[in-house]
Amino acid sequence: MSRFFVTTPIYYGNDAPHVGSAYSTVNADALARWHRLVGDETLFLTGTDEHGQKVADSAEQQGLSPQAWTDQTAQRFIEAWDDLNISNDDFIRTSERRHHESVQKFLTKIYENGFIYKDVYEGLYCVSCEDYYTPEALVNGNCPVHERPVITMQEENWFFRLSAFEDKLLQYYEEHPTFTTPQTKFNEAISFVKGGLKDISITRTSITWGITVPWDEKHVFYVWYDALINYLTAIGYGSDHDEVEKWWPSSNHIVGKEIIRFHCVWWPAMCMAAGLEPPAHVHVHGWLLVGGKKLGKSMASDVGIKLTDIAPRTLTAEFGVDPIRYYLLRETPFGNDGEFSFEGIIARYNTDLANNLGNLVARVATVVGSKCDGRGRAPTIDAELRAVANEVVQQVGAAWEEFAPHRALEAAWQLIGAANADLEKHAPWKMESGPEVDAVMGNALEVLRLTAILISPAMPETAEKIWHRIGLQGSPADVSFRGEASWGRYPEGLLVEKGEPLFPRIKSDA
Ligand code: ME8
Repeated sequence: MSRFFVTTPIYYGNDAPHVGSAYSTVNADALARWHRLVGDETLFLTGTDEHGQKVADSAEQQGLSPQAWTDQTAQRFIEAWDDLNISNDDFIRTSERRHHESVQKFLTKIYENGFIYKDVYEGLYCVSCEDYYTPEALVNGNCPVHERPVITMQEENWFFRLSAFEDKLLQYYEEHPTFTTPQTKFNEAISFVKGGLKDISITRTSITWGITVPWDEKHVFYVWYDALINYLTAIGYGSDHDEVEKWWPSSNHIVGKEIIRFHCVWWPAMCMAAGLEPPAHVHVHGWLLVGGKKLGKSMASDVGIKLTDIAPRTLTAEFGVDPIRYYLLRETPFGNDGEFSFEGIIARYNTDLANNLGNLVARVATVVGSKCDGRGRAPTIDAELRAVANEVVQQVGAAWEEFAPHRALEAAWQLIGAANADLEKHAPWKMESGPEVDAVMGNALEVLRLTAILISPAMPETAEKIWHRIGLQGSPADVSFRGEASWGRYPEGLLVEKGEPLFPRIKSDA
Protein backbone atom coordinates (compact mmCIF):
# COMPACT_ATOMS: atom_id res chain seq x y z
CA MET A 1 0.00 0.00 0.00
CA SER A 2 1.25 3.47 -0.81
CA ARG A 3 1.43 6.26 1.72
CA PHE A 4 0.60 9.92 1.33
CA PHE A 5 1.63 12.54 3.88
CA VAL A 6 0.35 16.00 3.03
CA THR A 7 0.72 19.22 4.99
CA THR A 8 -0.41 22.83 4.78
CA PRO A 9 1.64 25.69 6.18
CA ILE A 10 0.76 26.16 9.81
CA TYR A 11 -1.04 29.48 9.80
CA TYR A 12 -0.26 32.37 12.09
CA GLY A 13 -2.76 31.99 14.87
CA ASN A 14 -2.83 35.73 15.27
CA ASP A 15 -4.51 36.17 11.90
CA ALA A 16 -8.06 35.05 11.33
CA PRO A 17 -8.59 32.28 8.78
CA HIS A 18 -9.22 33.84 5.38
CA VAL A 19 -9.64 32.84 1.79
CA GLY A 20 -5.87 32.58 1.28
CA SER A 21 -5.39 30.06 4.07
CA ALA A 22 -8.58 28.31 2.95
CA TYR A 23 -7.08 27.99 -0.53
CA SER A 24 -4.07 25.95 0.66
CA THR A 25 -6.17 23.95 3.10
CA VAL A 26 -8.86 23.01 0.57
CA ASN A 27 -6.20 21.97 -1.92
CA ALA A 28 -4.48 19.80 0.66
CA ASP A 29 -7.83 18.36 1.71
CA ALA A 30 -8.86 17.42 -1.81
CA LEU A 31 -5.50 15.76 -2.37
CA ALA A 32 -5.78 13.85 0.90
CA ARG A 33 -9.28 12.72 -0.03
CA TRP A 34 -8.09 11.63 -3.46
CA HIS A 35 -5.33 9.53 -1.92
CA ARG A 36 -7.73 7.93 0.55
CA LEU A 37 -10.05 7.16 -2.37
CA VAL A 38 -7.35 5.26 -4.20
CA GLY A 39 -6.56 3.34 -1.03
CA ASP A 40 -3.38 5.09 0.08
CA GLU A 41 -2.67 5.27 3.77
CA THR A 42 -2.97 9.02 4.24
CA LEU A 43 -1.89 11.53 6.83
CA PHE A 44 -3.13 15.08 6.42
CA LEU A 45 -1.73 17.70 8.76
CA THR A 46 -2.58 21.32 9.32
CA GLY A 47 -2.34 23.61 12.33
CA THR A 48 -1.34 26.96 13.77
CA ASP A 49 1.95 28.77 14.25
CA GLU A 50 1.62 30.41 17.64
CA HIS A 51 4.90 31.81 18.89
CA GLY A 52 6.65 35.14 18.42
CA GLN A 53 6.45 38.75 19.45
CA LYS A 54 3.35 39.62 17.48
CA VAL A 55 1.34 36.98 19.30
CA ALA A 56 2.71 38.02 22.69
CA ASP A 57 1.76 41.65 21.90
CA SER A 58 -1.76 40.72 20.83
CA ALA A 59 -2.24 38.63 23.94
CA GLU A 60 -1.18 41.56 26.09
CA GLN A 61 -3.60 43.85 24.29
CA GLN A 62 -6.34 41.35 25.05
CA GLY A 63 -5.28 41.14 28.68
CA LEU A 64 -4.59 37.42 28.28
CA SER A 65 -1.59 35.16 28.61
CA PRO A 66 -0.19 34.13 25.21
CA GLN A 67 -1.36 30.59 25.87
CA ALA A 68 -4.92 31.66 26.69
CA TRP A 69 -4.94 33.94 23.66
CA THR A 70 -3.70 31.25 21.27
CA ASP A 71 -6.19 28.78 22.73
CA GLN A 72 -8.82 31.14 21.36
CA THR A 73 -7.18 31.94 18.06
CA ALA A 74 -6.43 28.31 17.22
CA GLN A 75 -10.08 27.55 17.76
CA ARG A 76 -10.99 29.92 14.93
CA PHE A 77 -8.98 27.78 12.54
CA ILE A 78 -10.38 24.54 13.88
CA GLU A 79 -13.89 25.89 13.32
CA ALA A 80 -13.15 27.37 9.91
CA TRP A 81 -11.76 24.06 8.67
CA ASP A 82 -14.68 22.22 10.17
CA ASP A 83 -17.02 24.50 8.22
CA LEU A 84 -15.16 23.82 5.01
CA ASN A 85 -15.39 20.06 5.57
CA ILE A 86 -11.63 19.68 5.92
CA SER A 87 -10.60 16.13 6.76
CA ASN A 88 -7.28 16.72 8.50
CA ASP A 89 -6.05 13.82 10.60
CA ASP A 90 -4.18 16.04 13.01
CA PHE A 91 -4.15 19.71 13.99
CA ILE A 92 -0.85 20.80 15.40
CA ARG A 93 -0.35 23.86 17.55
CA THR A 94 3.21 24.99 18.09
CA SER A 95 2.46 25.86 21.71
CA GLU A 96 1.77 22.19 22.46
CA ARG A 97 4.15 20.30 24.68
CA ARG A 98 4.75 17.62 22.01
CA HIS A 99 6.03 20.33 19.69
CA HIS A 100 8.31 21.92 22.29
CA GLU A 101 9.89 18.54 22.91
CA SER A 102 10.41 17.77 19.23
CA VAL A 103 11.88 21.17 18.46
CA GLN A 104 14.31 20.94 21.35
CA LYS A 105 15.42 17.45 20.37
CA PHE A 106 15.73 18.31 16.68
CA LEU A 107 17.73 21.50 17.19
CA THR A 108 19.88 19.94 19.90
CA LYS A 109 20.78 17.29 17.37
CA ILE A 110 21.84 19.99 14.89
CA TYR A 111 23.82 21.71 17.67
CA GLU A 112 25.57 18.48 18.58
CA ASN A 113 26.34 17.90 14.93
CA GLY A 114 28.24 21.20 14.94
CA PHE A 115 25.95 23.30 12.75
CA ILE A 116 24.86 25.84 15.37
CA TYR A 117 27.20 28.53 16.85
CA LYS A 118 26.91 31.87 18.69
CA ASP A 119 27.50 35.33 17.15
CA VAL A 120 26.15 38.89 17.12
CA TYR A 121 23.54 39.76 14.60
CA GLU A 122 22.35 43.10 13.37
CA GLY A 123 19.78 43.42 10.65
CA LEU A 124 16.64 44.96 9.24
CA TYR A 125 13.67 43.17 10.65
CA CYS A 126 9.99 43.09 9.65
CA VAL A 127 7.89 42.36 12.71
CA SER A 128 4.98 41.17 10.58
CA CYS A 129 7.09 38.62 8.66
CA GLU A 130 9.14 37.78 11.76
CA ASP A 131 12.07 37.90 9.38
CA TYR A 132 15.20 39.88 8.57
CA TYR A 133 15.70 41.51 5.17
CA THR A 134 18.80 42.67 3.37
CA PRO A 135 18.70 46.35 2.35
CA GLU A 136 18.47 45.28 -1.32
CA ALA A 137 15.39 43.20 -0.64
CA LEU A 138 13.43 46.21 0.63
CA VAL A 139 11.02 48.05 -1.63
CA ASN A 140 11.19 51.82 -1.10
CA GLY A 141 12.75 51.08 2.28
CA ASN A 142 9.79 48.92 3.29
CA CYS A 143 9.21 45.20 3.78
CA PRO A 144 8.52 43.77 0.28
CA VAL A 145 5.63 41.65 1.58
CA HIS A 146 3.90 44.01 3.97
CA GLU A 147 4.98 47.31 2.44
CA ARG A 148 5.63 48.60 5.95
CA PRO A 149 8.78 50.02 7.59
CA VAL A 150 11.36 47.59 8.98
CA ILE A 151 13.29 48.10 12.22
CA THR A 152 17.01 47.69 12.94
CA MET A 153 17.58 44.84 15.41
CA GLN A 154 20.84 43.82 17.12
CA GLU A 155 21.06 40.61 19.08
CA GLU A 156 23.50 38.02 20.27
CA ASN A 157 22.16 34.97 18.55
CA TRP A 158 22.74 31.38 17.86
CA PHE A 159 23.37 30.83 14.16
CA PHE A 160 22.63 27.93 11.88
CA ARG A 161 25.49 27.15 9.51
CA LEU A 162 23.35 27.27 6.37
CA SER A 163 26.42 28.14 4.29
CA ALA A 164 27.69 24.59 4.83
CA PHE A 165 24.78 23.25 2.79
CA GLU A 166 25.13 25.05 -0.53
CA ASP A 167 26.67 22.13 -2.40
CA LYS A 168 24.64 19.52 -0.58
CA LEU A 169 21.39 21.30 -1.42
CA LEU A 170 22.33 21.71 -5.08
CA GLN A 171 23.23 18.05 -5.24
CA TYR A 172 19.96 17.10 -3.56
CA TYR A 173 18.01 19.24 -6.04
CA GLU A 174 19.82 17.61 -8.92
CA GLU A 175 19.11 14.13 -7.67
CA HIS A 176 15.45 14.95 -6.89
CA PRO A 177 14.13 16.78 -9.93
CA THR A 178 10.59 16.81 -8.54
CA PHE A 179 11.55 18.11 -5.10
CA THR A 180 9.78 21.39 -5.79
CA THR A 181 6.92 21.87 -8.22
CA PRO A 182 6.19 23.71 -10.44
CA GLN A 183 9.60 23.94 -12.11
CA THR A 184 9.51 27.76 -12.19
CA LYS A 185 9.35 27.81 -8.40
CA PHE A 186 12.05 25.15 -8.15
CA ASN A 187 14.25 27.40 -10.31
CA GLU A 188 13.75 30.19 -7.79
CA ALA A 189 15.04 27.98 -4.99
CA ILE A 190 17.97 26.80 -7.10
CA SER A 191 19.05 30.34 -8.00
CA PHE A 192 18.70 31.43 -4.42
CA VAL A 193 21.17 28.73 -3.35
CA LYS A 194 23.46 29.39 -6.31
CA GLY A 195 23.54 33.06 -5.27
CA GLY A 196 25.31 31.96 -2.08
CA LEU A 197 23.95 31.10 1.34
CA LYS A 198 24.72 33.04 4.49
CA ASP A 199 24.44 31.56 7.96
CA ILE A 200 21.24 32.54 9.67
CA SER A 201 20.32 33.59 13.12
CA ILE A 202 17.90 31.12 14.65
CA THR A 203 17.33 32.40 18.18
CA ARG A 204 16.11 35.55 19.89
CA THR A 205 16.63 36.97 23.35
CA SER A 206 14.13 39.79 22.85
CA ILE A 207 11.21 37.37 22.87
CA THR A 208 9.98 35.10 25.61
CA TRP A 209 6.91 33.54 23.99
CA GLY A 210 8.68 30.74 22.18
CA ILE A 211 10.57 27.50 22.65
CA THR A 212 13.56 27.76 24.94
CA VAL A 213 16.98 26.86 23.58
CA PRO A 214 17.85 23.90 25.81
CA TRP A 215 21.58 24.67 26.03
CA ASP A 216 21.16 28.44 26.58
CA GLU A 217 17.93 29.26 28.33
CA LYS A 218 18.06 33.04 27.80
CA HIS A 219 17.19 32.36 24.16
CA VAL A 220 14.12 31.12 22.39
CA PHE A 221 14.13 29.70 18.88
CA TYR A 222 13.12 32.12 16.20
CA VAL A 223 9.58 31.35 15.17
CA TRP A 224 10.37 29.99 11.69
CA TYR A 225 12.82 27.45 13.09
CA ASP A 226 10.25 26.28 15.50
CA ALA A 227 7.43 26.29 12.94
CA LEU A 228 9.06 24.22 10.22
CA ILE A 229 9.64 21.39 12.65
CA ASN A 230 5.89 20.94 13.10
CA TYR A 231 5.95 18.53 10.18
CA LEU A 232 8.18 16.22 12.19
CA THR A 233 6.50 16.77 15.54
CA ALA A 234 3.24 15.46 14.14
CA ILE A 235 4.82 12.17 13.15
CA GLY A 236 6.43 11.75 16.52
CA TYR A 237 9.97 13.07 16.07
CA GLY A 238 11.90 12.34 19.22
CA SER A 239 9.23 10.13 20.71
CA ASP A 240 8.03 7.61 18.12
CA HIS A 241 10.81 6.38 15.92
CA ASP A 242 8.55 3.97 14.00
CA GLU A 243 6.10 6.67 12.99
CA VAL A 244 8.91 8.89 11.79
CA GLU A 245 10.30 5.99 9.78
CA LYS A 246 6.86 5.34 8.41
CA TRP A 247 6.08 8.87 7.17
CA TRP A 248 9.42 10.54 6.64
CA PRO A 249 10.82 11.70 4.23
CA SER A 250 7.91 11.09 1.85
CA SER A 251 6.04 14.24 2.79
CA ASN A 252 4.22 16.64 0.49
CA HIS A 253 4.36 20.18 1.79
CA ILE A 254 1.84 22.50 0.20
CA VAL A 255 2.95 26.12 0.54
CA GLY A 256 2.31 29.54 -0.92
CA LYS A 257 5.02 31.04 -3.09
CA GLU A 258 6.23 33.56 -0.49
CA ILE A 259 7.61 30.82 1.73
CA ILE A 260 9.64 28.92 -0.88
CA ARG A 261 12.92 29.92 0.72
CA PHE A 262 11.91 28.53 4.11
CA HIS A 263 10.61 25.26 2.74
CA CYS A 264 12.92 24.59 -0.19
CA VAL A 265 16.20 25.88 1.23
CA TRP A 266 16.24 26.20 5.02
CA TRP A 267 14.08 23.23 5.80
CA PRO A 268 15.94 20.62 3.72
CA ALA A 269 19.23 22.03 5.05
CA MET A 270 17.99 21.72 8.62
CA CYS A 271 16.95 18.15 7.99
CA MET A 272 20.36 17.34 6.56
CA ALA A 273 22.04 18.99 9.55
CA ALA A 274 19.98 16.83 11.89
CA GLY A 275 20.97 13.71 9.97
CA LEU A 276 17.57 13.25 8.34
CA GLU A 277 16.56 13.05 4.71
CA PRO A 278 15.03 16.28 3.42
CA PRO A 279 11.29 16.27 2.73
CA ALA A 280 10.40 14.60 -0.56
CA HIS A 281 8.20 17.28 -2.12
CA VAL A 282 7.26 20.90 -1.77
CA HIS A 283 4.30 21.90 -3.93
CA VAL A 284 4.18 25.64 -4.35
CA HIS A 285 1.01 27.45 -5.24
CA GLY A 286 0.44 31.04 -6.26
CA TRP A 287 -1.51 33.77 -4.53
CA LEU A 288 -5.12 34.63 -4.75
CA LEU A 289 -5.24 38.28 -5.56
CA VAL A 290 -7.92 40.87 -5.15
CA GLY A 291 -7.58 43.68 -7.64
CA GLY A 292 -4.05 42.43 -8.34
CA LYS A 293 -2.90 42.47 -4.70
CA LYS A 294 -2.18 39.55 -2.41
CA LEU A 295 -5.13 38.67 -0.29
CA GLY A 296 -3.81 38.19 3.17
CA LYS A 297 -3.42 39.74 6.57
CA SER A 298 -2.98 43.50 6.52
CA MET A 299 -3.04 43.58 2.74
CA ALA A 300 -6.78 43.39 2.50
CA SER A 301 -7.39 46.86 3.83
CA ASP A 302 -5.17 48.29 1.10
CA VAL A 303 -7.53 47.12 -1.60
CA GLY A 304 -10.68 48.32 0.05
CA ILE A 305 -11.88 44.94 1.23
CA LYS A 306 -11.98 44.08 4.89
CA LEU A 307 -10.54 40.70 5.55
CA THR A 308 -13.44 39.77 7.76
CA ASP A 309 -15.68 40.18 4.72
CA ILE A 310 -13.87 37.35 3.04
CA ALA A 311 -13.60 34.96 5.92
CA PRO A 312 -14.33 31.44 4.63
CA ARG A 313 -17.52 31.34 6.67
CA THR A 314 -18.93 34.42 4.97
CA LEU A 315 -18.48 32.69 1.64
CA THR A 316 -19.83 29.30 2.63
CA ALA A 317 -22.87 30.92 4.24
CA GLU A 318 -23.58 32.72 0.99
CA PHE A 319 -22.77 30.06 -1.60
CA GLY A 320 -22.51 26.74 0.24
CA VAL A 321 -19.46 24.73 1.23
CA ASP A 322 -18.98 22.67 -1.92
CA PRO A 323 -19.38 25.58 -4.35
CA ILE A 324 -16.58 27.42 -2.52
CA ARG A 325 -14.39 24.35 -2.45
CA TYR A 326 -15.09 23.89 -6.15
CA TYR A 327 -14.29 27.50 -6.95
CA LEU A 328 -11.01 27.42 -5.04
CA LEU A 329 -9.91 24.20 -6.69
CA ARG A 330 -11.19 24.83 -10.20
CA GLU A 331 -10.63 28.49 -10.90
CA THR A 332 -6.89 28.88 -10.37
CA PRO A 333 -4.45 26.32 -11.72
CA PHE A 334 -2.31 25.15 -8.82
CA GLY A 335 1.00 27.02 -9.06
CA ASN A 336 -0.41 30.16 -10.73
CA ASP A 337 -1.68 33.34 -9.16
CA GLY A 338 -5.41 33.81 -9.49
CA GLU A 339 -7.87 36.62 -9.18
CA PHE A 340 -10.42 36.09 -6.42
CA SER A 341 -13.79 37.69 -6.99
CA PHE A 342 -17.44 37.28 -6.10
CA GLU A 343 -18.28 37.60 -9.79
CA GLY A 344 -15.91 34.70 -10.45
CA ILE A 345 -17.63 32.54 -7.83
CA ILE A 346 -21.05 33.32 -9.24
CA ALA A 347 -19.94 32.61 -12.81
CA ARG A 348 -18.47 29.22 -11.86
CA TYR A 349 -21.49 28.43 -9.75
CA ASN A 350 -24.04 29.23 -12.42
CA THR A 351 -22.17 27.72 -15.35
CA ASP A 352 -20.51 24.61 -13.97
CA LEU A 353 -22.67 23.77 -10.98
CA ALA A 354 -26.19 24.97 -11.77
CA ASN A 355 -26.25 24.61 -15.57
CA ASN A 356 -24.10 21.54 -15.97
CA LEU A 357 -23.93 19.30 -12.93
CA GLY A 358 -27.16 20.38 -11.22
CA ASN A 359 -29.04 20.28 -14.47
CA LEU A 360 -27.84 16.79 -15.29
CA VAL A 361 -28.85 15.44 -11.90
CA ALA A 362 -32.29 17.08 -12.15
CA ARG A 363 -32.97 15.97 -15.71
CA VAL A 364 -31.99 12.38 -15.03
CA ALA A 365 -34.20 12.14 -11.97
CA THR A 366 -37.13 13.78 -13.78
CA VAL A 367 -37.00 11.50 -16.81
CA VAL A 368 -36.40 8.37 -14.72
CA GLY A 369 -39.45 9.46 -12.73
CA SER A 370 -41.67 9.99 -15.74
CA LYS A 371 -40.45 7.28 -18.11
CA CYS A 372 -38.99 4.55 -15.92
CA ASP A 373 -41.32 4.52 -12.90
CA GLY A 374 -38.62 6.17 -10.82
CA ARG A 375 -36.39 3.09 -11.03
CA GLY A 376 -32.85 3.22 -12.35
CA ARG A 377 -31.80 1.37 -15.48
CA ALA A 378 -28.49 -0.31 -16.20
CA PRO A 379 -25.93 1.27 -18.54
CA THR A 380 -25.21 -0.31 -21.91
CA ILE A 381 -21.90 -1.81 -22.83
CA ASP A 382 -21.62 -0.13 -26.24
CA ALA A 383 -22.55 3.38 -25.05
CA GLU A 384 -20.74 6.28 -26.69
CA LEU A 385 -20.39 7.76 -23.22
CA ARG A 386 -18.38 4.77 -22.13
CA ALA A 387 -15.33 5.83 -24.13
CA VAL A 388 -15.59 9.37 -22.77
CA ALA A 389 -15.95 8.05 -19.24
CA ASN A 390 -12.94 5.76 -19.49
CA GLU A 391 -10.81 8.56 -20.86
CA VAL A 392 -12.00 10.99 -18.18
CA VAL A 393 -11.30 8.52 -15.35
CA GLN A 394 -7.71 8.28 -16.60
CA GLN A 395 -7.35 12.03 -16.87
CA VAL A 396 -8.80 12.70 -13.45
CA GLY A 397 -6.45 10.18 -11.84
CA ALA A 398 -3.42 11.61 -13.62
CA ALA A 399 -4.38 15.16 -12.67
CA TRP A 400 -4.71 14.43 -8.95
CA GLU A 401 -1.43 12.54 -8.99
CA GLU A 402 0.18 15.61 -10.58
CA PHE A 403 -1.28 17.98 -7.98
CA ALA A 404 -3.53 19.60 -10.54
CA PRO A 405 -7.02 19.71 -8.99
CA HIS A 406 -8.21 22.21 -11.61
CA ARG A 407 -7.43 19.68 -14.35
CA ALA A 408 -9.10 16.85 -12.44
CA LEU A 409 -12.28 18.91 -12.22
CA GLU A 410 -12.07 20.14 -15.78
CA ALA A 411 -11.89 16.52 -16.92
CA ALA A 412 -14.82 15.47 -14.72
CA TRP A 413 -16.86 18.28 -16.25
CA GLN A 414 -16.14 16.94 -19.74
CA LEU A 415 -17.99 13.82 -18.75
CA ILE A 416 -20.86 15.84 -17.30
CA GLY A 417 -21.02 17.90 -20.50
CA ALA A 418 -20.96 14.77 -22.64
CA ALA A 419 -23.84 13.27 -20.65
CA ASN A 420 -25.92 16.45 -21.02
CA ALA A 421 -25.20 16.45 -24.77
CA ASP A 422 -26.18 12.80 -24.99
CA LEU A 423 -29.50 13.52 -23.31
CA GLU A 424 -30.17 16.40 -25.67
CA LYS A 425 -29.29 14.25 -28.65
CA HIS A 426 -31.71 11.48 -27.69
CA ALA A 427 -34.31 13.66 -25.96
CA PRO A 428 -35.68 10.73 -23.92
CA TRP A 429 -38.36 13.04 -22.49
CA LYS A 430 -39.97 12.98 -25.95
CA MET A 431 -39.83 9.18 -26.32
CA GLU A 432 -42.21 6.47 -25.28
CA SER A 433 -41.05 4.39 -22.33
CA GLY A 434 -39.16 1.32 -23.45
CA PRO A 435 -35.71 -0.12 -24.16
CA GLU A 436 -34.41 2.97 -25.94
CA VAL A 437 -35.24 5.28 -23.03
CA ASP A 438 -33.90 2.66 -20.62
CA ALA A 439 -30.56 2.61 -22.41
CA VAL A 440 -30.21 6.39 -22.48
CA MET A 441 -31.15 6.72 -18.82
CA GLY A 442 -28.95 3.81 -17.73
CA ASN A 443 -26.00 5.53 -19.35
CA ALA A 444 -26.82 8.89 -17.79
CA LEU A 445 -27.18 7.27 -14.37
CA GLU A 446 -23.85 5.56 -14.82
CA VAL A 447 -22.28 8.93 -15.57
CA LEU A 448 -23.76 10.28 -12.35
CA ARG A 449 -22.37 7.35 -10.40
CA LEU A 450 -18.91 7.89 -11.88
CA THR A 451 -19.15 11.65 -11.43
CA ALA A 452 -19.94 11.21 -7.75
CA ILE A 453 -16.78 9.17 -7.32
CA LEU A 454 -14.64 11.50 -9.40
CA ILE A 455 -15.69 14.71 -7.66
CA SER A 456 -15.77 13.28 -4.15
CA PRO A 457 -12.30 14.62 -3.21
CA ALA A 458 -13.35 18.14 -4.19
CA MET A 459 -17.04 18.18 -3.30
CA PRO A 460 -17.63 15.43 -0.77
CA GLU A 461 -21.15 16.46 0.25
CA THR A 462 -22.42 16.91 -3.29
CA ALA A 463 -20.89 13.60 -4.32
CA GLU A 464 -22.71 11.87 -1.51
CA LYS A 465 -26.01 13.56 -2.34
CA ILE A 466 -25.79 12.43 -5.96
CA TRP A 467 -24.87 8.92 -4.83
CA HIS A 468 -27.95 8.70 -2.62
CA ARG A 469 -30.28 10.27 -5.16
CA ILE A 470 -29.48 7.57 -7.65
CA GLY A 471 -30.24 4.99 -4.99
CA LEU A 472 -26.74 3.88 -4.00
CA GLN A 473 -25.85 3.10 -0.39
CA GLY A 474 -22.85 4.25 1.59
CA SER A 475 -20.55 6.90 0.24
CA PRO A 476 -18.69 7.37 -3.05
CA ALA A 477 -15.64 8.22 -0.96
CA ASP A 478 -15.64 4.73 0.52
CA VAL A 479 -15.62 2.72 -2.69
CA SER A 480 -12.55 1.06 -4.05
CA PHE A 481 -11.59 3.43 -6.83
CA ARG A 482 -9.80 0.82 -8.85
CA GLY A 483 -12.77 -1.51 -8.72
CA GLU A 484 -15.62 0.96 -9.06
CA ALA A 485 -14.40 3.76 -11.31
CA SER A 486 -15.04 1.89 -14.51
CA TRP A 487 -18.02 1.80 -16.82
CA GLY A 488 -20.95 -0.52 -16.27
CA ARG A 489 -21.39 -0.95 -12.53
CA TYR A 490 -24.60 0.99 -11.88
CA PRO A 491 -27.17 -1.67 -10.99
CA GLU A 492 -30.69 -1.80 -12.45
CA GLY A 493 -33.75 -1.17 -10.30
CA LEU A 494 -32.62 1.32 -7.68
CA LEU A 495 -35.02 4.00 -6.57
CA VAL A 496 -34.03 7.37 -8.05
CA GLU A 497 -35.05 10.36 -6.04
CA LYS A 498 -35.95 13.70 -7.52
CA GLY A 499 -35.04 16.01 -4.63
CA GLU A 500 -34.48 19.74 -4.53
CA PRO A 501 -32.18 21.37 -7.12
CA LEU A 502 -28.58 20.82 -5.99
CA PHE A 503 -27.49 24.27 -7.12
CA PRO A 504 -30.31 26.75 -7.61
CA ARG A 505 -29.12 29.43 -10.01
CA ILE A 506 -27.84 32.62 -8.43
CA LYS A 507 -29.25 35.78 -9.92
CA SER A 508 -26.34 38.09 -10.45
CA ASP A 509 -26.92 41.83 -10.31
CA ALA A 510 -24.72 42.32 -13.35
O1 ME8 B 1 3.53 32.02 6.60
N1 ME8 B 1 -3.35 33.26 -1.71
O2 ME8 B 1 1.71 31.64 7.96
P1 ME8 B 1 0.57 32.48 7.25
C1 ME8 B 1 -3.04 31.98 -1.54
N2 ME8 B 1 3.21 30.60 9.78
N3 ME8 B 1 -2.59 31.47 -0.39
C2 ME8 B 1 -2.44 32.30 0.63
C3 ME8 B 1 -2.74 33.67 0.54
C4 ME8 B 1 -3.20 34.14 -0.71
N4 ME8 B 1 -3.53 35.40 -0.91
N5 ME8 B 1 -2.51 34.24 1.73
C5 ME8 B 1 -2.07 33.25 2.55
C6 ME8 B 1 3.01 31.56 7.60
N6 ME8 B 1 -2.02 32.08 1.88
C7 ME8 B 1 3.83 30.69 8.52
C8 ME8 B 1 3.98 29.32 7.89
S1 ME8 B 1 4.87 26.82 7.88
C9 ME8 B 1 6.07 25.98 8.68
C10 ME8 B 1 4.82 28.36 8.67
C11 ME8 B 1 -1.63 30.78 2.42
O3 ME8 B 1 -0.58 32.47 8.18
C12 ME8 B 1 -0.40 30.26 1.68
O4 ME8 B 1 -0.33 28.87 1.82
O5 ME8 B 1 1.09 33.78 6.80
C13 ME8 B 1 0.70 30.90 2.45
O6 ME8 B 1 1.95 30.25 2.27
C14 ME8 B 1 0.19 30.71 3.86
O7 ME8 B 1 -1.23 30.94 3.75
C15 ME8 B 1 0.81 31.70 4.81
O8 ME8 B 1 0.16 31.60 6.03
